[in-house]
Amino acid sequence: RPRVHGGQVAVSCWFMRGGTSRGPFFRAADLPGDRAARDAVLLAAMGSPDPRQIDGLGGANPLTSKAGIVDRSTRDGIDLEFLFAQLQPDSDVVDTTPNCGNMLAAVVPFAVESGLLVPVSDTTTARVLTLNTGLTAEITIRTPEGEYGRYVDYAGQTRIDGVPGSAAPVSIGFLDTEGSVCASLLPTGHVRDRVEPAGVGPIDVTCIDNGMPLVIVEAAALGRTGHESAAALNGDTELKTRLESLRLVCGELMGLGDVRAKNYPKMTLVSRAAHGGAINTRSFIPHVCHESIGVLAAVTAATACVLDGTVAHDLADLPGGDRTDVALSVEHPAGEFTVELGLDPAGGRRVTRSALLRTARLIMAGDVLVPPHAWRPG
Ligand code: NQM
Repeated sequence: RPRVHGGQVAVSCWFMRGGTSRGPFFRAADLPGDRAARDAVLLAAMGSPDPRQIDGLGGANPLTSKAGIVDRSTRDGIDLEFLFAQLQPDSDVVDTTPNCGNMLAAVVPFAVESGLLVPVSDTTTARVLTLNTGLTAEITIRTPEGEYGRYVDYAGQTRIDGVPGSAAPVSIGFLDTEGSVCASLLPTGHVRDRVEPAGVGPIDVTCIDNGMPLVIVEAAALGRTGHESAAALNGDTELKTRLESLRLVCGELMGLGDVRAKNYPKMTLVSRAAHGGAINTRSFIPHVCHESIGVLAAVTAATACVLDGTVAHDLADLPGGDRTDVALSVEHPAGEFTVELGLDPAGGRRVTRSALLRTARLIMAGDVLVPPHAWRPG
């Protein structure tokens, strides 16, 4: 039997910011287990489909139309399992195929807030498995002792571009990100492909997936500088039309089939960095230009920078020498995103691990109320 509040169904919900994204988090046991029944609750909670999401928690943008579902894990070496759900304001599709590294940043704080994880020392480290693609991340947050026991400390000095102010760091390390949604890191088998979509003409792309499937293309090849604001690019319908025909062709080449209704691959315009970073990016997710860049999109873009022959490599400003660790600053519309990459000295420039910092915050805890017709037990 569902819990009710008046004539509606009450579902326990923690509304969280994770990195530069935001959305409701749920414990798996609080949602219906059946996929269609679960999706109906998520759609009602977010207010989709509706471009304004006026009847729900969604923020009328893909970055604020995300939800997280978390459970304890019984698998060896894994503490928590996280299923990320991407909703879109104006569609009724709930996509759990790709990862979201920004929402991932809120998983361990959420687990402590909701009682799934009990902190025992000043920092809490958990291994999180994403059920979306099977990727694991080791995540550390601060959990100091307070007057009433240990709590998640959100206050701190870490700044991430795209979020005002500063907050406590959430450190994330990834080990196995290659070929998350695609079959491999370079799903076309090449570091670079020349494609010729209708209305675009011949153009070089790098199709790559080190946690997020991306199509990387030089901004100048599409007649843009790559330094335009996100708002200007969002208003550039001619560019968006060309990017979509390029995306459809590359989706097939990447083995993803017809990607018309899919949220990936993300289209990433690259150009030379202008503020001392390694590369400059404008990331389309896939139809709206990201205000900054996604976490695994940044990891994948940085990976492309270190691989000889990619479209990004030619434009990247990389530290010299034969290093096994590099920190690359990926510039984006709101600033930059630093990604640390571990390189295998024996495997050319193969990226073996990545690490980065995010912040997160619990914004609201309580019940989200969904109309009774949206709740089907299952
Ligand atoms: O790439 C947006 C975001 C993301 C995804 C998107 C992300 C990632 O910024 O890991 O974080 O690509 O739709 O939340």
